[in-house]
Amino acid sequence: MLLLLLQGDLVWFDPGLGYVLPGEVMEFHRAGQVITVQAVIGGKSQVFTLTNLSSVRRRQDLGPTGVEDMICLSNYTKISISSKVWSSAVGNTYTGSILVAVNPYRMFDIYGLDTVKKYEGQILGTLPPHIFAIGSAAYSRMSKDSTNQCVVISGESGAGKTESTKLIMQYLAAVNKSQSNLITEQILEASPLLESFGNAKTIKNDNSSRFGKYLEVYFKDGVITGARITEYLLEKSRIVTQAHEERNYHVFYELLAGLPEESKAKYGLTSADKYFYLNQGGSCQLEGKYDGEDLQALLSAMQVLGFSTQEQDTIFRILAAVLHLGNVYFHRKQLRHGQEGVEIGSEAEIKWASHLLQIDDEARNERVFTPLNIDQALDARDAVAKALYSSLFSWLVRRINQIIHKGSRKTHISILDIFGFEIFKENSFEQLCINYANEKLQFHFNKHIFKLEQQEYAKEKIDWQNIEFQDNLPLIELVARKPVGILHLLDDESNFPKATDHSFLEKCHYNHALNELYSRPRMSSMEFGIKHYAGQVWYSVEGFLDKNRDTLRNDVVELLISSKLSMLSEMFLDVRLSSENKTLTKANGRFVTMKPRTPTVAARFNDSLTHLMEGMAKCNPWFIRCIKPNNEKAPLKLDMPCVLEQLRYSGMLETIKIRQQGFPVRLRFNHFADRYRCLVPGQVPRADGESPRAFDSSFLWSTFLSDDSSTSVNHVSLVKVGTTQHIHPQEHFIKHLLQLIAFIPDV
Ligand code: AOV
Ligand code: MG
Repeated sequence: MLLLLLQGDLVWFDPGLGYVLPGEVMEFHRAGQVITVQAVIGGKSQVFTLTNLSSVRRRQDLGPTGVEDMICLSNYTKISISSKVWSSAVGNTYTGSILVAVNPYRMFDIYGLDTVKKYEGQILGTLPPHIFAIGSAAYSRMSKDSTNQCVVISGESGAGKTESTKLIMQYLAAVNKSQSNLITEQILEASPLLESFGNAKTIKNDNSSRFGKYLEVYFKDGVITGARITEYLLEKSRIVTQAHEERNYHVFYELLAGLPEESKAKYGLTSADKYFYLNQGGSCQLEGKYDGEDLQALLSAMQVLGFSTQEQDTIFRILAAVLHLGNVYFHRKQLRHGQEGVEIGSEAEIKWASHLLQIDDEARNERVFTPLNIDQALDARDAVAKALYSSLFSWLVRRINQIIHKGSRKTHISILDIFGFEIFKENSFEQLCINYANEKLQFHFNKHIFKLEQQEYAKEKIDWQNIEFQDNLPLIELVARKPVGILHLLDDESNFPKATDHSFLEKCHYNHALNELYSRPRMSSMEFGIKHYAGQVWYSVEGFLDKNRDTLRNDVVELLISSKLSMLSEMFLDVRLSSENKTLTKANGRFVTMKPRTPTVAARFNDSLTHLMEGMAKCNPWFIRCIKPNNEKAPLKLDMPCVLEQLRYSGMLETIKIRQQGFPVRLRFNHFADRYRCLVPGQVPRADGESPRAFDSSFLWSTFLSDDSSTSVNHVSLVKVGTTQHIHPQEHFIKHLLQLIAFIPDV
């Protein structure tokens, strides 16, 4: 069909890049079918001359702010979605109760108290999309139904999950009835504190969360009474190594930039670039981050949370000891009987570390640092540093929970902020765990949006054409299904002393070579590939076994337990306890203590994820899908292929389809009848005790349809089955309905 266009017409077109862009017609030669189109790319205006018009389509003018609710789009093609995202670089958009939030990479003044007030108590969809609308909806639902709510935030690394989490928390704190509540302030302060210790610069995100966080905020009568934080798998390797252009955890740099000289002298510290554990990434500075000022913020957070001076001192001692350890080096040394050993070449650093940790440095010399070769000596050193830092992190979370986890816990709103999906040049065990966690989250989303939804339609016998979605269960099974899922193979190998990374890889190849989601490398390199929902990742297996075993020599644990710092000693008593992990098993009718398999990192992580998912399944979910606008961390720049890819793999296209064609608004029959009977002429409010069935809803709807002048509701398609009324959101029906609900008092 020939296209007839005029100057100024809005179009979609493919400039030869394989994806469409929005543009405006400048010239159109009908005879030759040649068109000149102007488009804005990366903030710059560009002109394209096209002779192949097959990709050119007319574009609807959606106005300067696009559409607010994607289910209102007249067709749900890729083009429609891209138009939305393009025009909402600084905004959010709903897909039902799913908020799509595009990270603008620039702070706007739209999160103040005035905005909180504006969204407070409003029904979702009546105001423009905003993260506070989700906070408000979750809070209202919890208050109204006394049910637990869960805000599930997903998106790849740098998409804005952590910022969104903080904004939701900020909203909940602001609507909280007693404003001067100390506990609320303490919960708010826990976030920056944990960010200092658990976030770091990566090439994907300058403030990347290197641990997962599940925050449950408890309420009683609408007031926050306490909270609990659960942490997931802090990335340990970062404490001792960083890739190029990355940094160690923020807190180290903050400490060195912000401590006064005399305090630094007390801990034997100089500047960040002098420490091997801090300078491997090339630069210790991070543009736009003021580490010195952030230390002050950290200290005040500790104060609000009630950390004692002694606790604070022990924290700094541990951090400083880690840095000293990192600068310890070794010489090769010939031992008696021709054996090779190592000798510590940096006595001063060892002295500092043992002084700071208050351990006996005589014992330390022979017991800890006498491995066979230099590599093993360095590994032993790194293992101690990792154990010190990660135990400190766990201690911090426990301590914060001691402070904030109290009071009445009637209902809660939980917020999940994990480490986002990531693909680096080199991907290791940490990336496998992170990406697997994201798969589990995607599975949770799919289950709610597609599986449970369509099961409900089937149960209610609705005439329904199934909507296909990318089910990632096969991938989850590849990684975690018993007994040969990759993590189980890893566990088996980790418990087998003679196993190596290579033997683990061989087992993976042997068991999964035929799985289409699994790839073997073309060369004989030590890696395997997995096709994740968000892209193919190659994992290099070197170090997998050690990272998964994560064992610390018993003599080191005992040495740290012997510290005169009670906090440190207790931390490692905990380590000893969890490594023992004795279990009671019934054998021949009697209970016996079994020497269990050592709990590996993967096994513990998998268990904690299962536990998390079980907990979330009991809450009413609200989804926030964060979208990264570009890969350069650039403000207000939308890179279309980057955005479209995220919408595609996260299943948003299918989500819009099911929300548009499906029945996302569901009311209990009683509720429905009670609410709308007063709209029907001649109906009177139900008397107490009268059965709601006495009120005929189909009659209500026929009245509705004929009485368009009073309600302006039309195109209603309603399926009356079972106890639930399924309402089809045609046109702007839902909006009208919501407005009606807003005006109709409860009868
Ligand atoms: P993430 O949590 O999703 O990544 P963040 O929440 O840390 O991503 O966001 C990354 C950066 O984007 C922030 O440091 C801000 O500079 C910017 N940003 C995000 N959301 C907003 C917003 N609403 N307004 C302004 N700027 C924003 V990761 O933790 O790496 O998966 O693991
Ligand atoms: Mg984050």
